[in-house]
Amino acid sequence: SNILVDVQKANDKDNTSIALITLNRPKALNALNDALFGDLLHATQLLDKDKDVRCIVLTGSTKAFAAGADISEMKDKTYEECMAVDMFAEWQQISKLKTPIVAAVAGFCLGGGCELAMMCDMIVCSKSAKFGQPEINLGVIAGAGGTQRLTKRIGKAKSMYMNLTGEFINAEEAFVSGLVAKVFDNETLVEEALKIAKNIAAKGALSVQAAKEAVNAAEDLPLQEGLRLERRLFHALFATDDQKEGMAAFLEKRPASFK
Ligand code: CO8
Repeated sequence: SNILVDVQKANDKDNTSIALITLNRPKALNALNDALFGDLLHATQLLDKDKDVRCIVLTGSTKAFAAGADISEMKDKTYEECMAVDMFAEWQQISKLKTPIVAAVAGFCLGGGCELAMMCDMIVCSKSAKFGQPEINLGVIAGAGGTQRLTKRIGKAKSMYMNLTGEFINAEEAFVSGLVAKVFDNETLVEEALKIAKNIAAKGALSVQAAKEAVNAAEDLPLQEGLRLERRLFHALFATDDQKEGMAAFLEKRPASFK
């Protein structure tokens, strides 16, 4: 199987759960081919429909999160073939889910692998992580966000360096550049990512979805439009039981119990 899916209970109190998806093409360093990406999209879309699943963690192996799109599958494609199917357009669907996805990156996170990580809502990594857009070495360029999302996140100088030279950045550089939220030890990466997922799972589902939507919109929208969207989502949350519970719990000095 190209991916492994493990749904776990988020806590002992209710039915909420979190899902761990592991990319599983170890012999090709998790190179992303059509079959793997199809399985990944299918699995995430199913999990997204399950109201109990509150967060997804996506990881690879200790050697590679993913070493890019599968070069052997692409190498003979013609321009017409790429255009006819709008190659890689469908893979962007992963960024359209309601459920937050945390990418937990160890080892190589290159090309389409780095782009896949950036399609997730948050990236955490281990000290072994190496991020890069080495497509330039193959006579092409990044095709799913490596020139766009990366530039918005780490700025033009570093993005241009990575896209023109194909050089990798390590975990520390990725952290100081703002590409990743946290750096963990190699041994504890997945465990720590699952802790983050459980933490998110304990919040109100609707406020988590709203926060995800609003933060992601910041990459697309001009400031005033983004602020307006944020305000409207904020207002809408006053229609939820979770807002009443969250604020009452604070004032009663007890932990909130969200539905
Ligand atoms: N595609 C296909 N096979 C791959 C890929 C890949 N991207 N990366 C590694 N492999 C295979 C190797 O061919 C090798 O197979 P085999 O054992 O059969 O020879 C196996 O994985 C192990 O790899 P190496 O022997 O090369 O392992 P090393 O530890 O020596 O090197 C590297 C690791 C540095 C990661 C090296 O494998 C490498 O440079 N890989 C290619 C990285 C790359 O160029 N990635 C960009 C690909 S293009 C792309 O991603 C376009 C993005 C389009 C959008 C995608 C949307 C999400």
